[in-house]
Amino acid sequence: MNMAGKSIALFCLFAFYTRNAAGDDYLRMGTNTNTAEATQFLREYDREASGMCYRVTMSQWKFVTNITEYNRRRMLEELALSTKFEKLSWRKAAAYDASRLPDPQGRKQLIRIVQASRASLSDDKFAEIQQIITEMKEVYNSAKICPFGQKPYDPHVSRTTPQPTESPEAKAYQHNQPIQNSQLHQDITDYPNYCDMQLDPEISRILAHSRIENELLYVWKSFRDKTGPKLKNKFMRYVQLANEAAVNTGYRDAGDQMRAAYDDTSFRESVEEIYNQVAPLYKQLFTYVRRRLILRYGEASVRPDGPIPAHLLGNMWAQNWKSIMDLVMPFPQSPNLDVTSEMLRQGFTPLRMFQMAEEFYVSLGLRPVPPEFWRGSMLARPAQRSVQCTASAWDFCNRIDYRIKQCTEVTMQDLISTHHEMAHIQYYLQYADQPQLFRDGANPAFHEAVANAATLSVYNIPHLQRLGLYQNKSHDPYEVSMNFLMSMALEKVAYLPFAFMVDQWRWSIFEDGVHNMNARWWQMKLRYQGVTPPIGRTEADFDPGSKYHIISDQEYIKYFLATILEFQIFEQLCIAAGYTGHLHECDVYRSRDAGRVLSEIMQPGASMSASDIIRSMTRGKTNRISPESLVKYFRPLELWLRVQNRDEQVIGWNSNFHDVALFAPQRALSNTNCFSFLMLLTSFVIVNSM
Ligand code: X8Z
Ligand code: ZN
Repeated sequence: MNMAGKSIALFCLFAFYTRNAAGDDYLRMGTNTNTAEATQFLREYDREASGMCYRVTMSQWKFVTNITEYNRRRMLEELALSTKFEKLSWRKAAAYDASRLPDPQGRKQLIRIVQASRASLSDDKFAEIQQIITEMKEVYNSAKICPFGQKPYDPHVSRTTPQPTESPEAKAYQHNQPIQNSQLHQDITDYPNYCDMQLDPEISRILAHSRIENELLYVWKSFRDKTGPKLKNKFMRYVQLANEAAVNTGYRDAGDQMRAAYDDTSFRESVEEIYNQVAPLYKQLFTYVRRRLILRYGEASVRPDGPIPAHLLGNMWAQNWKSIMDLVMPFPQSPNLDVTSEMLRQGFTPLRMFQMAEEFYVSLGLRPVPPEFWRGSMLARPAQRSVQCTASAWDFCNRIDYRIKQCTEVTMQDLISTHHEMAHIQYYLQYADQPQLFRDGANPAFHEAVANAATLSVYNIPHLQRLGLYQNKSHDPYEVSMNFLMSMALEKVAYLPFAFMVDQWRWSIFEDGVHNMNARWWQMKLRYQGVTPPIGRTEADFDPGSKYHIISDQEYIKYFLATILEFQIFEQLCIAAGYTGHLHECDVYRSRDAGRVLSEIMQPGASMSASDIIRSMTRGKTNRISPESLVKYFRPLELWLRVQNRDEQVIGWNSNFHDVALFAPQRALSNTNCFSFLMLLTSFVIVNSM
């Protein structure tokens, strides 16, 4: 055993379980009760952690805004130093008996150092789990597939010459016939120069825009072939190590450790209750969308009372359906709210879009961004260097430097995104005076929820009218509203069951082990989302590996909660602004009272519990995340959907043996034993209708 392992073993001998903020006993901590020493440690930690955070963040910024081998190496060096710092700090913090510290804020800080870390692992295993996560990300990021319907690259033929279309997929594609599973197994990875389609943007674009079923199926399956099988074994080892770290720290398993961030002893029940409250709305949307998909693809592809095949919903994971708006628009003769052409006509630039976003928050009485923001940010794609373009907001932990990285284009989507990223910056500015450990959301859902709540006030008809970007001259306002609400529902309501099931699956793997991982993934997709794989899956596949957040060790339930919480926050802003109309038409622009509510949510950062913040935000009405506001927002659409679905036999979906056979383990299916068969049916076949 190495030295670190020894000191942990020694520490564990004297360890006992402390109470975390939620009052349950499980976090394992030490026996040191010297308050003065602990206070001194936290003071030093704050200074060193801020410095460390600055250096790491700067090295990451330099890398993602200028991707070179040198910058990558510099970033890895800084990350290695911060890993050492994390281990050292964890050991020091875990030696204290946090429960006996008289200062609740100090207690909370000590718990935050220990709670989420995996530093309880031996040095070797700590390094191993980090290495595995890095490797999984590399496999994922390097996944490339060949274009559909064309023969793989022939070096003797010029790239610009059209390729002969002779492959089996190509033939099927030309005649729009179903592709056989065996045809899809064709391995064409030997043509690396040609097979260079990545998830973002090429594959995602096909899933969003193609309406050719075979093409959708091809990219859906090919991306999974290039990720899952290579990731499965690594993921299994990751589960083992993550669980070991969690148990060392005093948790039952790694899922238990992830959930601890929410300070809620009945967290799983609370989340499930929220899901049950939004499921009826989801099923109305689902049923209407299924009918429209049948009109496009026919009953041979989509059963009228069944689940929907996952490749038809416009997204690799069927998590966001906004790309199929053209198929499901309630009133195609009325417009879909999009002000892109007006923005172009008025000569918008990326800089002007960010200035508008800043002005939105200043109009609420919040803070302007500092000059360093304008000097340091990357607001458009630079011409001469390679960069990572995903939009993000950065806090350099020195209370001076805040930046946004966004390859902004003049589109309405990017205008919403500028407001979203600026809200993150506003959050950073609001909690800047907190200690480093509290410069974060009240729980992991808060940052996204606040950013999205603000954008609900931007992406809406009255606000875009106020900005002079939208005028409804000749269309029925009800029809325009329903189109708008449908596009929002495809983004927010359709997303909820997915955002809910991802961590249900992950927690079940941490808790019950790594058997039948793929079947359990699809079982949950079917149960909560009502989607099936479009083609048979086995345990040689590892479809959860097609989702980045799974293999990159990022918790996901925060996105579910953030989607619920954003509407709850938004409604409180609207109430503060004195607004009394339909929630989806509320604009809080220029309301200082709304700004005050927002500021009271953001300023405490993580120093205050989420329940206290929600209690204060709702003026004592509740201290829990509640889906009431989301349901209220979509109420006019829900009424419309109920009318559209009035003749449907099934609101929701019934799944049958064929659906389950697509993913259930062969062993279970071929078992003729009547009891096993019944068990299989009850565990997999789901009636999810109402
Ligand atoms: O991961 C993200 C963002 C970063 S916070 C790119 N999102 C989730 C996802 O892509 O699955 C945003 C929506 C949900
Ligand atoms: Zn965000």
